[in-house]
Amino acid sequence: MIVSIDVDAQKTFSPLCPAELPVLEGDTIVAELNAQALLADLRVMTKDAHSPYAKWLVEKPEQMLKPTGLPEADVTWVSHAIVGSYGYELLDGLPAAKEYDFCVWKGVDPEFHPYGACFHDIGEKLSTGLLEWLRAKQVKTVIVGGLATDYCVKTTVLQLLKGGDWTVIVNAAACRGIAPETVEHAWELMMQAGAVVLENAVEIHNY
Ligand code: VGL
Repeated sequence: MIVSIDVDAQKTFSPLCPAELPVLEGDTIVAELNAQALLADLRVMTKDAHSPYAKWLVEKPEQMLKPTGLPEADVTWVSHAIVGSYGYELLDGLPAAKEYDFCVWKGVDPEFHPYGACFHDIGEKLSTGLLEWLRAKQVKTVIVGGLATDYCVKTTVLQLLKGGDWTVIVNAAACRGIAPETVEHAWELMMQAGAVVLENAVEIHNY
């Protein structure tokens, strides 16, 4: 069984939401996500689904504490992916939520801002059910794409590699990241951990 996962392919992480967390070209990944899904039996959607009352929220980007070097629990982020907002929506051209085989709404606890799609908490104790679902489906290969390479894609890929003995393929053409330095480091970490990073869906098809 092959599963394709769209990680946080939401408007909030694209130039459509300049006041949130606009990832450069974040809205250009839709065709590649759809192409990788054609190679899979099942398709999963993950979405950041934050509360407007989250403790880690700040009003303006200038007030954000930069992630580098801080314990994950201390990081603050500008408001993004608030449930029901425009930025919360999936990018245009992706299926409606009901057409996915499994959905993960993440970042739902107002106390924390975790990144990966497999756990609700930073300590990785509270499962979102994704790993159990993949095991129940006897998945052999997971193909991952989405936003952002250096945060939620990276953490999701590392959690998937730790959480099962399936192959984890990352579709580089279906990913965009926040900052070049952290993106480069993220690719290194994912490859060191055993991820197969391929250029696009055509390469994945030929793999
Ligand atoms: C993300 C930063 C903050 C992501 C979410 O989805 O990669 N990045 N929140």
